[in-house]
Amino acid sequence: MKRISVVLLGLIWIMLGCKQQPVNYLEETPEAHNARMEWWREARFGMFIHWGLYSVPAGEWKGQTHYAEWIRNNAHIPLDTYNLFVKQFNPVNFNAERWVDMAKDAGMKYIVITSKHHDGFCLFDSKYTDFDIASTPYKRDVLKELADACHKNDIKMCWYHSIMDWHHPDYLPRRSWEKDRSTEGADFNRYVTYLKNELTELLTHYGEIGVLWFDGEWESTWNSEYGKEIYQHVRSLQPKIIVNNRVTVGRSGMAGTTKEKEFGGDFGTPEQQIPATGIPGYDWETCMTMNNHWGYNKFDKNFKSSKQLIRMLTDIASKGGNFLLNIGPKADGTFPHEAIVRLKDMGKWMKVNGESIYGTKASPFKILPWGRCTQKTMTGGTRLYLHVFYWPESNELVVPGLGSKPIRAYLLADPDQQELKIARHRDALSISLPAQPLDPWNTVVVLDIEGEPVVYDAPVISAFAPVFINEIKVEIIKGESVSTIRYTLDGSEPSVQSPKYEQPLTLKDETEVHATCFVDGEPVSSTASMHFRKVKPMTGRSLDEVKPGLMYHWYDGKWDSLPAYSGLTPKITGVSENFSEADNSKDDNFSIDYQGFIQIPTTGVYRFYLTSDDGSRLYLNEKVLIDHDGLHGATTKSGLVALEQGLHSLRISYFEKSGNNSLKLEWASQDISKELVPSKQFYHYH
Ligand code: FHN
Repeated sequence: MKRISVVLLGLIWIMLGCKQQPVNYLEETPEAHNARMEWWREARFGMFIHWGLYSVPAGEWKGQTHYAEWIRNNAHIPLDTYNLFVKQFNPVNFNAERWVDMAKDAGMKYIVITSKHHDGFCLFDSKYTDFDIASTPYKRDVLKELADACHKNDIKMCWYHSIMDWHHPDYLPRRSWEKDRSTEGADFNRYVTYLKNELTELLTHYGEIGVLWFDGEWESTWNSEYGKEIYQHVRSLQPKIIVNNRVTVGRSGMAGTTKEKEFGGDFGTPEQQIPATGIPGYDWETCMTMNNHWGYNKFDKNFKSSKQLIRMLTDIASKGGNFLLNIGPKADGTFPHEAIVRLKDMGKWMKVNGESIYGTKASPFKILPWGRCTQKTMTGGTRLYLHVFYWPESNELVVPGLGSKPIRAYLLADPDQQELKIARHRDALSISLPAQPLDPWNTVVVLDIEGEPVVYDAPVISAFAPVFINEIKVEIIKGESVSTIRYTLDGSEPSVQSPKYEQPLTLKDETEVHATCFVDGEPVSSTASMHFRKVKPMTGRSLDEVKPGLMYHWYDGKWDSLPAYSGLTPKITGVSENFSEADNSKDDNFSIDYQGFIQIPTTGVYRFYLTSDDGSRLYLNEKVLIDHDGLHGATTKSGLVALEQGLHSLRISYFEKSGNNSLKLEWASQDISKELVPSKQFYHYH
């Protein structure tokens, strides 16, 4: 009896065990995460491919030639008309092996291709829609051919898949201009099911997939719940797959990062930009076009040079990121010639210097005047790859603030690895180089050092401005607590005898401040310097009979830069307290000229910040302080000026051509933190 019950219990346990909870892929140990990310961090360099129906019009529609993959939306092409491209998409010259060879020869380790872009067209044969490659004259599943070629050539196959879908009847919202496409019966949850079904096809019919690169997550219908659901779905099908942060919401626009603590997939996606500094502890990949379009535009010949692309790849790797470089193939299945040439050039450099990119970590230096640095941990030490963009005239490569003990240095491209002489001068190592670089775009010098890199950045000399009227407070800041800052006020190089910096300095005369970090009496950083100049303030006036607000004249007209007002007649004249006429106007093609006075509360140095879309100019006491003219988005320019307490004449000229418009004036001083200039400061002659 006992035996039977034990067996019975065992059977029940096994049955229950079979119903084990699904894996929660949102929870992962750091070890497991690092193991999953390892190939991607090693790869550093991938190919992005934007290819689909939009390659047929190749950027042109009804005489306009600036389109690409967004053509259906931006040219307001009705669905039935756009669908006609299905019968025209016939990439007879498509050759998957050729594409993969070009990527591999360029040194790329993975390919991310648009399995579906926002237009909803599936570049693969899907049983859930006829809006796919199988409905074209070509019929063949190009993604299957590409995946097979990738697997054969040890290149990771990855999918770009758009959440936003301008074709599927259940996707919402519709395009704002698509008044004829009813939303009647549209069911977004049914669309999510369709999306999941497509992803199941893409993750079960094409072998191992390295990355799912989502996009189009920004519309109101998507949210983090859907994002997590899709992430779980994708990982459940291929647990090792890597997913970008655009699977969910919360991305910081084109900067591409997702706030810490928020679910953001496995890596951030800066687009068309390289973060100014690395993002320690955060995986990120810059995606970038070679010209100005993702999808093929036959008119766009504005390709970045091979030199630019190699330096971008180096810059990104030196900040700890990956580079996903885009190709927009033609409708016939071939790459644009300009792209082929650049891939070849990059491959030539990568064949010689690839080890200075693959599997490297971010630079230990904040800035290097001659180039960039990447690094790898080696047995017993660290290998620094010094990427020299600008060959020093002295033929001495100065590596500032490096306290580590050097082992050897040589040119990576030198097959004999002939050792280069290394000397130490104060904080810096100096490496003697040959007269000419081996590569004009980026010559890599290998510097092996003992242990982890010991780097001391130069201290930062901080003050409100490099000019003052009576006196100015100067702080000297450093990023570590080991060293001591010593400084001089006569422009000489600080020595161990120079005074220690222990509290802010107050300067009352023109002064050249130099500051260096010291450890055990020795300089360990390069020297920071800043020159402070004493200036006389512009005379303020006290005027009677002034009234609050600025006088303004409004002009109608179409300009690409600020007009000369003398020959113009204003359409409106009025008094303004806050430039709202510029901010709130619904018009395009206008200019406003504000004139009057600004009340300066205290004599001092002021920094003004002028933000405008489009152009603007700030005059103070009839002199141009900020010239921010031209066609541009809402960007800011600043200017510094010493002003006496009292009234100063002020003029802001502004124009808007089309699109968004804005005008904003802010100020700051040693006593005022940056703020909008309060409207009570503005006056005009009545
Ligand atoms: O709208 C897309 C665009 O077409 C392109 O795919 C880029 C590439 O990352 N992503 C979106 C724009 O941010």
